[in-house]
Amino acid sequence: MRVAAIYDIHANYSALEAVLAEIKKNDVDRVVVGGDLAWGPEPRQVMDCLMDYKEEFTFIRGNVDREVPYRYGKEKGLDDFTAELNHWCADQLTEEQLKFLKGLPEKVILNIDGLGEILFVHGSPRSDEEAIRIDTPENEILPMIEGVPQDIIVCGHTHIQFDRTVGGKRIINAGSVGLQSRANGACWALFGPNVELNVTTYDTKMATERILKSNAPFKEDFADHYLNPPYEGP
Ligand SMILES: [Mn+2]
Repeated sequence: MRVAAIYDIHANYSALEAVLAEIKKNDVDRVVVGGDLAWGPEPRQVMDCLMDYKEEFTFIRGNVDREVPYRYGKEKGLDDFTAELNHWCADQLTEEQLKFLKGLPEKVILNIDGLGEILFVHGSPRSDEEAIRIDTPENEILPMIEGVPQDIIVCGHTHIQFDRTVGGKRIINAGSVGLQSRANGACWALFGPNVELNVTTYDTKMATERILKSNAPFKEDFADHYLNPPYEGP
C-alpha cells in the first residue's frame, strides 16, 4: 500500500486542488488527511471538496477541527485573531460539515509496504496541539512518544517538513498543504516503499487574488503568507 499524507490544509483551496491533482498522477492507494482542514480563508470550498472524498480518504483530527465547530473564543484563552476566525469559519460550514469535523478520530495506524506500521497523528501522539518542531530538543520529544509501539510516527501541526530519528523512532512531519513555512508550495508526503517529502508548486498569485476578493477576515495576512512563506512555523 502507498499512502499520501496531506496535513494542515488550513482552508487553502488552491493548494488542496494542486496537491490532489499531483496525488492522482502517483500510484496512491490511500490518502490520509492529517487535520486542520477548515481554519483559513476558504473553509467552505475546502470542506465541499473534501466531503466528496469522505468515504475514500482517511481523516484524523487537528486542533482547529476541534476548535472551529465549537466556536472556541477568548474564554478558551485564544487571541482575537484565532477566535474571530474560528467563528467565521464555523459560520461558513454546513451542519453536516461541522458534525463531520466533531467526529474525527485523533489517530490512525496503517501498515505500509516496505515501512511497516505507521502511526499518524496531528500534533504529537499524546495531543493534537503539542508541537514537534524541526528543532524541538530530543529530551522534550521523548516523553511525547513514550509508549508508542510503532517505529514510524507521522505528524504535522508545525508547518515545516522534516524527517528525524528520536529515541529510535523515525518522526516525519508532512508539512502543511495550505499554510507552509520554509517552502514555496504545498507540502505533503508519500509513504511506501520509501518516504518522500514533496512540495507541489501552485499559482500563489491567483490564489491570493481570489481570497482578496472574498470576505474572509484577515485575508491580507493569508495573502501575504502565500506570497511570502515565513521561515518560522507557527
Ligand atoms: Mn494544527
